[in-house]
Amino acid sequence: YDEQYLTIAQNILDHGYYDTNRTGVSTYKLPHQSMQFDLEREFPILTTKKVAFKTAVRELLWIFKEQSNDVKRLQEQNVHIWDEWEMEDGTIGTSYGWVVQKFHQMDTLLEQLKTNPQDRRMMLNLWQIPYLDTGALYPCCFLTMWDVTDGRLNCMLVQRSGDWGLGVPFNTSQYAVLVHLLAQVSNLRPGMLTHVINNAHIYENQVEGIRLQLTRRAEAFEAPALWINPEIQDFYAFQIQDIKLIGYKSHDKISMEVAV
Ligand code: THF
Repeated sequence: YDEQYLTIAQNILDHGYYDTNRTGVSTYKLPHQSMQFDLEREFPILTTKKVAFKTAVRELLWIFKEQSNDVKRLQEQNVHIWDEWEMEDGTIGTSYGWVVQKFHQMDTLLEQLKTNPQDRRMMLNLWQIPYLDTGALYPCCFLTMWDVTDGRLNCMLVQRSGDWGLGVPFNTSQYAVLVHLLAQVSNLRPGMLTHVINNAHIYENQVEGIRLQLTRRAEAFEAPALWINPEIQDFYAFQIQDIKLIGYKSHDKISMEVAV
């Protein structure tokens, strides 16, 4: 993962366009970046900096298993990555988990995988126009499309806007976990994960951190393995302790600010 991620990071720094945006913190940006992983060969997580894997998986379960918009459910688990977007009622409104729940998207996908894996309409689509403005923010990773080929579960993840320093490393690893979880409960093997980012950007206050990470490029570690409790056959039964990395060796964490 480090190689694909850092190649794009270097490209954004070398050839990116400098522009302003909604947050007030300017970025260097490139359109249409993509990365692809064979999940049978590699679990994609950065090793050139430490990624908060447990936090990322807790957020994933909050969205797709709990289908919750309640920020307190994350805070109870000591996850504070949504604190900045918490609305008056303690939720993120009609975003993410709320939309998954509203349209029974996860139930539908699980049913499709079970009964008709050659269905070409398998997707989770969080971009529901009537509910965008009542959410705390528009979803960044808003679409996944699923495919079963040769007994393998493949996923294309589409992200409209990708914060290269903070969001993207979380998102790649999270959706890789989601592929593994859905493959296990659908009696499939994990396949390809293709991660497409429409607007890939580095905030100007993250440039220093990314440059530090680039100095570690030649010292990346071997990717860890993902362990999933093999006894769980019901997607809604997965708990955080059922999902672990084995042998995750990484360089130190790099602190970066999040633009709101
Ligand atoms: N807004 C911006 N500007 N970037 C994003 O990545 C982003 N998100 C979510 C919503 N809006 C966004 C919030 N997700 C971290 C990670 C994910 C976030 C927000 C913050 C973060 O601070 N990560 C740190 C530490 C994590 C920890 O240890 O708890 C890190 O180093 O990874 C896109 O999903």
